[in-house]
Amino acid sequence: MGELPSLVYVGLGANLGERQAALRKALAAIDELPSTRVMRVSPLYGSAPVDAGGPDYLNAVAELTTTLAPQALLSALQTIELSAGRERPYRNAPRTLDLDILWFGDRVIDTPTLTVPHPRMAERAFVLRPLADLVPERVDAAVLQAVASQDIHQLEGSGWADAVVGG
Ligand code: PH2
Ligand code: MG
Ligand code: MG
Repeated sequence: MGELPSLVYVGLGANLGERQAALRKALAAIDELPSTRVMRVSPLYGSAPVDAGGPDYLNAVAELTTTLAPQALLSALQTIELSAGRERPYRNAPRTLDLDILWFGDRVIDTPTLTVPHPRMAERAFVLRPLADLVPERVDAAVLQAVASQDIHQLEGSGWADAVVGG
């Protein structure tokens, strides 16, 4: 087990059910994981599905600190997805909750179950925009510009999750 906390960025998405409630509940559940705190949450975005069908998504990014190992965090996030009723009938199917590890400190991870940095994040405005809200210095302007045509809009400021993560 690692002892030093890592700074981790997690992408949150939902396009089925009570979407905003599911994202808030997920943030509260992450904040309750062992030795894990949600430090900051991005504004809330609405976005059209990318490489997928179904209703529009709600998306956001959370900044955490954790001493969990990457695989342990992944398992915990998958448990939270399941408790939100997540089903996986086919790839990129509409979902009640999706929690993706984007960055885990500066680690590069390539295992059958986990790839970090997230392999498709650079193609996705619904990841890059909220990530750039949190850490503008870490999101390349040209990469952001390349996804500028994607259909995404901010719905709420960064206070939308204050009640669950406690600031
Ligand atoms: N997630 C996907 C595929 N497409 N599109 C949007 N707008 N938001 C998502 O979270 C999303 C998606 C696969 O996880
Ligand atoms: Mg995803
Ligand atoms: Mg996922």
